[in-house]
Amino acid sequence: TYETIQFEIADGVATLTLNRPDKLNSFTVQMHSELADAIRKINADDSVRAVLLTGAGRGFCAGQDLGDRAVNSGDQAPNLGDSLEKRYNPLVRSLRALPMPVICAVNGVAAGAGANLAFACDIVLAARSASFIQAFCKIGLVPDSGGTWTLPRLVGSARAAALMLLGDKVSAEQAADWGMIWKCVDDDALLTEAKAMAAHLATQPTKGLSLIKRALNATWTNTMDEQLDLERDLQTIAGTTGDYQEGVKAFLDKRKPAFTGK
Ligand code: T3D
Repeated sequence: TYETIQFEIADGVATLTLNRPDKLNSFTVQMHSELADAIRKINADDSVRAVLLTGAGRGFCAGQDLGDRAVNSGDQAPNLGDSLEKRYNPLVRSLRALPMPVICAVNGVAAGAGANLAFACDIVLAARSASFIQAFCKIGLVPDSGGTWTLPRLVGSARAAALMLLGDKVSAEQAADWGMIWKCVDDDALLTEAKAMAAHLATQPTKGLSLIKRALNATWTNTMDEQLDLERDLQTIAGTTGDYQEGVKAFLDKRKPAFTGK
């Protein structure tokens, strides 16, 4: 069992809840290692067909726990590159590499690496009272956890540059208007809606969805020619799945499909 996160797998959905509410679920070394362990379990469990990430309490995640970064004069500067290499980058890479859809339910403020963790997920829902802050510039740091890659692609470079250089708070509604997230929902509806979405996805053609994720992940660096080739290759695989057969059959039979995820 874990101390800094909650983790459960039920009915095809793995739910990860960041759980240091007093510190707005900011990251510690322990939280990183517990998340890494849980993600390993997700990868090893065939029954998982969707993942839901959220936070306990009033915040989603306030980024690195700055209490662990207190420096006294004369101390050696901490090697933050090492922290990214050993913890933040593997976290973002392993989240992005998950083959099943990852939904993020941003229940409150998402700051620093907490905001960029959300943007590494596939579908982001946020509570109306939640907000997103690229807090890094305010303490002399560089946005990390993939934010300099994801945010310009989500909102365009003009908005990404201002957000990262000013560190302004963006409301959930604004974030949805800008296309930074999928949608903003009323606070008391957030978890219900996110769970319903995860439950729905867990009944869908999981293999097919993983191929869609591969296509979307490749699109930012490919030419259209390369992407057409990739679509051909992925569609070849999709066409061999049982779920594709079932989807076509159910359509022709005018009934609801029963997908197995394979
Ligand atoms: O170091 C490396 O390894 C490099 C990687 C860096 C990745 C990063 O994420 S760097 C960016 C770190 N994060 C921040 O700079 C954000 C710091 N937090 C804030 O700016 C504010 O707390 C928020 C805007 C997120 C929320 O503000 P507010 O007014 O709603 O809440 P609050 O009162 O500031 O925070 C509530 C409590 O959480 C408070 O503790 P207390 O006073 O009740 O005991 C506060 O200190 C604590 N808290 C919030 N954020 C952090 C934190 N404690 C430690 N670390 C935090 N990041």
